[in-house]
Amino acid sequence: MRLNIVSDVHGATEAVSAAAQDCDVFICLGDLILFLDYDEPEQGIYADLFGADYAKTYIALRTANRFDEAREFSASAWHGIGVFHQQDRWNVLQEKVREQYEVMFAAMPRPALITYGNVDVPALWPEFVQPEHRVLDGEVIEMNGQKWGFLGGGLTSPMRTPYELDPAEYSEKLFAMGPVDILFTHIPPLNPLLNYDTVARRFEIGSEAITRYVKKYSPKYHFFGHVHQPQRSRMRMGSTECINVGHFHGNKVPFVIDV
Ligand SMILES: [Mn+2]
Repeated sequence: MRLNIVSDVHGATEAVSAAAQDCDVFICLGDLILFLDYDEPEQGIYADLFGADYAKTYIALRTANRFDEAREFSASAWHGIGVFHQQDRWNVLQEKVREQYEVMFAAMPRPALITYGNVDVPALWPEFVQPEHRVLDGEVIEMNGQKWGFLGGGLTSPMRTPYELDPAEYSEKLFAMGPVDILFTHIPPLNPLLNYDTVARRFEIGSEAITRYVKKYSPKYHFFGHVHQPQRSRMRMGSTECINVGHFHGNKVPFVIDV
């Protein structure tokens, strides 16, 4: 059974519409929204709202791990466009996210199995998912005589992305799935080589619970995304092949594998 798997689509709608070629099952591991584009700062919601120069400065602050300054900078950017209250900001952002989701879900291959990334707003998905889009989060399905488990979202972080779970809650949802043959998540296991982003030059979030889960249940495969330019994109843990399927926004091609 041939799988085409993508993750971290971040607005690459045209490419994603062609990403299901020749596969039996198409899978998307989340991060559909393009909030900031580190390669093309004029793209994305932030630049849409405040302009490319603001986006460049904001990216520079975050890249330097100066998150408090980045937040202050954003607050002044919001003031600059006359939006002062947290709730009003969120309303403006949600409308921008809706605009992106509308185009994204229209382009998303059908059928597809999809889970959430940390840069997603699950509450808005019901407005946009198509009938053949199966959204899975903390759920196990039977496929090809195997058990496939899906868990979406990220973990609480200083980046404050929209879908972050408390590590204890994440762990609970993960272990509640029980043993599976293939595990699909947005984030990687906790492992320095899998978590380090060589371009951003920082450790992205990895899950200690996933590492424990993999050791306990030894799924044949664990597929994930989240780290855009990892030090290592795959690694064997025990008998489990852990694979970062790649940064679709950057590569524009799906990860292809026969399982
Ligand atoms: Mn991402």
